[in-house]
Amino acid sequence: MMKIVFATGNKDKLREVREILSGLSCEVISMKEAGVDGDIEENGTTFSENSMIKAKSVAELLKGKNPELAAESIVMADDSGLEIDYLNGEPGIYSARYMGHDTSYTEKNNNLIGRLEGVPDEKRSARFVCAISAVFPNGEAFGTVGKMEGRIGYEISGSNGFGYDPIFFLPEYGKTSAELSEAEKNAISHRGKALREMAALLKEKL
Ligand code: ITT
Repeated sequence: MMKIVFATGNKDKLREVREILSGLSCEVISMKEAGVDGDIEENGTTFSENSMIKAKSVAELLKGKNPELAAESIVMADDSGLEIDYLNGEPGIYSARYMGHDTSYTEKNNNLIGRLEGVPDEKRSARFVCAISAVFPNGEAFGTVGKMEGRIGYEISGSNGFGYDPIFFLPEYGKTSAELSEAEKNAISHRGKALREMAALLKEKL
């Protein structure tokens, strides 16, 4: 059975990924559990490029550290973020780095709400985007992308999820993605969509 080594240092992402991929009969191993660490420079210009950079870099590192595991693993990575139309797509691929890595999400979220002060509902449109890349032991690689549309709320609300979830309002639910249960979020999220499409591709390949 193939294993999946997931190239992320973000524990919240990993929790969602494990839940979404639980139907796939593949063990999901974190990068840390696989003994790989190190900062990967995400110097691409799109979510897809950056997720492929992460997956390929970690696949290379894994080959050096643990060739046996590398030979039986698909290395997968997620690059994701929030695009706000009124801010010309900001923070976009810089979502994790926005206002600095050490700034709390309460501050980041309040800052974004502040930048949209006085902006009416119809101009508050935004989306979460998630690009998933997978690299096989033979070097074959491919990617999927998922999106979730919504708008920026007027206040922080909810404590589920992570990151920008408390300001991401879903009009059809009347709540933010931080007020959805994990299962509800995964069923409609950018990450859920991209990973389910990836899982379908993997089923064809395995
Ligand atoms: P890795 O690169 O190690 O995977 P990271 O957190 O740095 O971890 P990204 O560069 O892909 O990952 O940045 C993603 C950021 O986008 C994340 O830190 C959040 O701020 C935001 N984000 C992505 N998906 C989200 C979600 O489902 N809910 C809330 N915020 C999300």
